[in-house]
This record gives sequence, C-alpha cells and structure tokens, in this order.
Amino acid sequence: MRPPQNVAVVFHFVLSLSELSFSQFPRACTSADTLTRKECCPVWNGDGSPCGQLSGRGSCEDVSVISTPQGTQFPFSGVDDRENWPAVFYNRTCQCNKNFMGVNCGDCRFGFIGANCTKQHMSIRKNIFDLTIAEKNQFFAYLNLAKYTISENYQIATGTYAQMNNGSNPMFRDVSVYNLFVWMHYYTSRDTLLGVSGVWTDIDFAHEGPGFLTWHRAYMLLWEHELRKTVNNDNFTIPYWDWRDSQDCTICTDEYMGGRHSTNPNLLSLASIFSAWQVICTRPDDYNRRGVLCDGSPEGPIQRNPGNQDRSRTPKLPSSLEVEFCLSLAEYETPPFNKFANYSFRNTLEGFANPGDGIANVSQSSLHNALHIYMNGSMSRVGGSANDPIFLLHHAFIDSIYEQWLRRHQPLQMTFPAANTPIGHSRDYYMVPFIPIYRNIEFFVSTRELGYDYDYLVESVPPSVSAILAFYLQEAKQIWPWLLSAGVVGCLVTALLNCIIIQNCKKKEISTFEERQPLLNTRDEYQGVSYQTSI
Ligand SMILES: [Cu+2]
Repeated sequence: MRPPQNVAVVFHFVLSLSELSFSQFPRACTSADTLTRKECCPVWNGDGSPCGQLSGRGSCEDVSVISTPQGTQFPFSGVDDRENWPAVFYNRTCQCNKNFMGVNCGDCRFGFIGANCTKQHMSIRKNIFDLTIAEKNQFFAYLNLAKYTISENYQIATGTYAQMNNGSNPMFRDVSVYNLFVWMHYYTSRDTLLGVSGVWTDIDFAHEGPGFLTWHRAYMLLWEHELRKTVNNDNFTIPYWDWRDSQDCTICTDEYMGGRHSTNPNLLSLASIFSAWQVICTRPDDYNRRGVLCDGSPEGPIQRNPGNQDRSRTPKLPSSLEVEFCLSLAEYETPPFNKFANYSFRNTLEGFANPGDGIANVSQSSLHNALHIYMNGSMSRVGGSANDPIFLLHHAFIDSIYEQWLRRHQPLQMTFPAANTPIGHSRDYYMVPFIPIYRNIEFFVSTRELGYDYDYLVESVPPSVSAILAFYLQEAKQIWPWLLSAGVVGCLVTALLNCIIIQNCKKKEISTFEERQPLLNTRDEYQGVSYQTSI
C-alpha cells in the first residue's frame, strides 16, 4: 500500500528542505573521493562551509579511536569494517560545538530545537493504549510514510570496504527511511565475512554485551529523530507497549499493530497496513553463503505468529515480578560482560539470565528476548527483527526499564566496562554504524539529559547526592548574611531584655526597701542590708 501521490510529493519536498543528519551512510560521504580521503565533513548549507565552521557550529576533526583490550569472542584483527568504527571508512568527521549535532552540525542535540538549537524541548513517550485515536492513527500514518519515502540523506552500503576496492568503487544504494533503520540493526549484528574461510558468527556490536542498552537507546533516539524530520513534526514520540503480565499479544489487533491473517497464522491480517510491508535483511544464511551484505531488496511480507513460540524456551510473556527483580540488581554489568554474566542488570534485562535469580541461562529467553521469541516470526531473528514495527514499541519499553534502573541506582560512569568486553561494547567504543559518531558511554545517562522521558516515570526523578549537596550549598550561600544578622540581632535583644529585667528588679527592690524601711528600722537594720545583697 502506497501513500497517495500528492502526499508523497509534499513529503519529498519537506525532505529536500531538511538538513543532513544521522547515520550511515551520509549520501554526502559515499563518493569515491570522500571514501579514499576518509573524510566525512559535509558542507552545512546555512553558511556553505564544512561542518558549519564559519558559523561556529563545528569543525572537521580527526576521529580519536580509543582501542582497549577486548574479550576473546573475536580473535581477529583487520578483517571486519566495523573494527575500530568508523576508522575503516573515515578518519575525519565533523565535531560539533554547543547544542549542534549531526553529520554536518546542521542539527540540534537531543532535547534542543530552534534555528540556533537554543530552545530546550522535553518529549514524553506514552503508552500506546493511552494515545487518542487521532494520535494512534497519526503514528501508523507516519510509519507507513517512512516505509515508502526514500531517504534523501542516507544510503546503505551494499558491499564491504574491500569489495568497494578500498573506497575507489563505492557500493551504496537508496533506501527508505524505515528500511534504513532495519538495515542498520542488521549491519551491527551481522556475522563477519571471512572470504574463503567462511564467516565468524560470535560477533554482535549491539547485543550480548554492555552496549546492548546504550546502543538501542541511541538507535531509538535517532529513529525518532528521523521520523520527526520525515513528517516535519518535532513533537512526535515513539509510544511503548507495556507487556508486563499480558496473557497474549494485546497490540496484535487490526486496531493496533495488525491482527492475524484469516487463513495463514504466520501472516498479518489484510486489514492492517503492515500486511503490505515487505521485509529486508532477513536471510543471513544466504548472504553468508554468497559472501555479500544485505542490499535492501524486498524479501516478502512481515511474519508473526504470536503465542505459538517454542514454549520450552519462552513459556510466557514476562511478569512485573520479573521486571522488579531485574531492577533490584545493583550492578549494571558483571564479568565476563557477555551473555554468560551472572547478576548483571544488563544481561538479565536482555534476557540471557534468569529473572528470578540473575543466574545466566542461555537455554531460556526471558524479558527482552522473550518478546522477540514470543512473536515467532520476523521479530525472532536478530538481523531482521526491526522489520516488524512492534520492535519500536517493545524497545521503547525496554528503554524505560533501563531508565528506571538508572534512576534507582545512580551508577557512576566508570562502572560501565572500559575493556575486556565483546568488541563494540566498551565504554568509549564508537557505536556501529552511527555516523556522526557516538560512544556507548554517552547513552549511559538519564533520558532527561537526552530530552525525553516516559509518561509513567515523569514523577520519579530522584535527586542525586551531588544535586542535594549542591542545593544546600546554594541555599546556605543565599541565607548566610541573614543567619549572621539574625544572630547579632538575637544577642542584642537578649542583652536589652537582661538590662530591662535588671533595671525593673532594681527599681522594685528599692521601692520595696523604701516601703519596708520604717519597719525594718524598728526591728533589725541588718535584714535590710541582707535584702540588698541578695538581689
Ligand atoms: Cu536489537
């Protein structure tokens, strides 16, 4: 199903006005010239200079790749384009100043909008069941438009750097805005092609390691950002599906993400717009056999058969108790920093550890993984899982659980492993395949610092210890003159009162003495003297 011609034309126009922004590969950096020079510093049209340098937006800088010892999962070097990302393709990119961001610094950092990116903008992701009918229909219309609108600013690579003859023979292809993100998820998780030696499968730059949550947070933000630009609506947010304690797939209806096909249980109902979507990047065995990358060609309809999954692996959808246990784990990550990690919040939330005791158990798929397995179709294989738009709703909810954990445990940045992780997952690794480049650690921060929140967490922002100290120091700074003045005034008032009391007592004694004097004089003079000394 395609959008009406006039709508497509309007959005094509909107796109042509938009700035270059995220992800690979920026069209401006896919020429043989940029690839052989290894420089991706496109011109910002606002002032005609690379990275908007003339306007102070940014400058073209060397990429500093920090390489630390990595885990033993990937025993090679120099065989995969994703090693030391983005060094194989580019060693110079735009570094943006202030609130500017994007491949040419033409965009605003997350949480900022406006011509000069000075206006703060906080967005709230909502529960899909709390959207109005208009909001819900708008969400589906936006997704559908993104599925059929060719990305103006990005292309996908259809070959490795070596297959491109080290950049001199570029191999890139147009792709729709939606499919660009499907491809990115495939590209980051794909196997390593080793030529005649076959493939290496124990590699994934976004799953089975500490980077799982940071990578998906960045990915969802970029996806949301691209959708906003595609439809020219800064207020759009991805909704989430809270699947806790669900007995079945409550969003698998024609009103929401598509019901079941009337005759084929593996397909979507024809009443859903998503039944007409074609998937891409779902045949890893085929690509591996041919030694090629997914080139974005259509590969059939979305498959989904919720509830008919392998029950010995995933008996049911996760419960709130399991989520609660997961949130109670104090350590974000534990050695060996992969799917065998025990008591690791990340590994338990990802679904490789038991959400009842935190012990790794790869024969089961829990929490995040459980949802993928439960959908029993396109969602269930990592490479092509983002083809099903349920992916967005699911990962928005996973991200909200990650956010709850961050707010509860307030981790230090240094607790994110810096070395000995699976490749791509260490603190300072630039996440594959994002261009412009982002390190994992940049997304180990609260959503509030990235300009968004979840409706059910809005009230739950705990002040950090440093924030509390800073608050009291600030308060103390403001009130110390008052405290000092109050002390001085208090002393003066006390002294004055003492004087008044002493004076009054003296007067009273004198008058009493005078009143009694005749009597005293007649009885005993010494009593009057003793009276005086006792005052
Ligand atoms: Cu994923």
